[in-house]
Amino acid sequence: MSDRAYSLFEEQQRARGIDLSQVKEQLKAFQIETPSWGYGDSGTRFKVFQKTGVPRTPYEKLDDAAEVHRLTGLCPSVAIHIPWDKVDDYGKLRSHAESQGLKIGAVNPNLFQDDDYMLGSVTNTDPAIRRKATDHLIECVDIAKETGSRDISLWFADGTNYPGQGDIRKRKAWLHEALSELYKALTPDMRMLIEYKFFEPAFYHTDLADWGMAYNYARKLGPQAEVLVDTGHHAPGTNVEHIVAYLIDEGKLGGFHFNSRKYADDDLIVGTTNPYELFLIFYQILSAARDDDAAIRSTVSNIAYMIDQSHNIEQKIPAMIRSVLNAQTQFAKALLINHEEIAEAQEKHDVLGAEDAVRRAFEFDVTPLLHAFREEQGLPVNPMKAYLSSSYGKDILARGKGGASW
Ligand code: LRH
Ligand code: MN
Ligand code: MN
Repeated sequence: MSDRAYSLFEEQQRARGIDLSQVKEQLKAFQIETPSWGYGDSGTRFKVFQKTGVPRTPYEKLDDAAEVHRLTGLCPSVAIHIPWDKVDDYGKLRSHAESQGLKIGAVNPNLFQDDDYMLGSVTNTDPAIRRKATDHLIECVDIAKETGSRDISLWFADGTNYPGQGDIRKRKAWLHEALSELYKALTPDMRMLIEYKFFEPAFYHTDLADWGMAYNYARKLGPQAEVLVDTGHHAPGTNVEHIVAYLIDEGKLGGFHFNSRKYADDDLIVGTTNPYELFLIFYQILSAARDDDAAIRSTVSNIAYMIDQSHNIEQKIPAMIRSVLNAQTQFAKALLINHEEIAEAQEKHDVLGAEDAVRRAFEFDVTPLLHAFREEQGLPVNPMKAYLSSSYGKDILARGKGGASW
């Protein structure tokens, strides 16, 4: 990208009241956590296609994540899922991450792959199974202490397939009981993020089906409990950005799992099917970041942006690079929104003017900005191209087939 393209872009933005030096400062602060499970063979109920060169161990997953971070500068932390990333020594896993400029991020307990949990984990009628599930949640706090992680990220597959299969209200109470026990085990600087999903694997009722339920548990538990919005976990047509604005305003938005869904899965690359939705999510966040209320600003600055995708037909590393670049592109576009212009249009009851002010930012091509920004950061201008022309993808083929999987 030529300097001329950037200069023209800068001039164009200055004329509409956008200062690119401030935009670049905000781009510098934007970080996205990648999931360890996105590097292994995983995803889908139907067939997991085995790829050559996928990591064989949690250590190798971190190696791949470090490569994504080296090329994009965007991903300094990696979420882990237990027991998928079970190791004997979490201190060693942490050192391995740190030696490559990474941190271990959110710890995700897994309560959906043990046969005992077929009819529920923390909502099972059997107290011994509930105990086992709650113990696992608490084990994850101990792991987080060792890995230096702040967040315990919770998703429950609990639900039923048929009316009458379970006592919905009893299950609600058991879920609360387990969450309360976990809450008590947190250290003061830890958070628990409560994720919701209205479908799958249960198809009649899901115990934590939507943001309202997650919010209600978080509110009852206390300030260290917040809601996690997985963008793929909503019914088609849901206004996700409204949920985002609402939760920020209540001080309860803890983080995101980014991905895309067209129908009913949530592992597709973020920003591929609905980039405007992602842009509008960032619009709400950046609008809240300008609030006079320091508590709102603090909620915004603590949002954990994470990818949650398990690529099945794609090559894992390029898919992850594409994902974080897509998120960065939409974030950059949202940084071009002129909030004063929107406020003026709202004041004048100018419906189309307000919509135009939002949309116009989305319509800019931010390539000159992102290229200039990456150049200044000492990063490859085109991280995907840099990866494809590097030897990393070829070198890892030596790992062979049959790497880590779900
Ligand atoms: C469930 C989910 C949850 C799990 C992850 C693997 O669909 O989004 O976050 O932990 O996928
Ligand atoms: Mn998720
Ligand atoms: Mn999901």
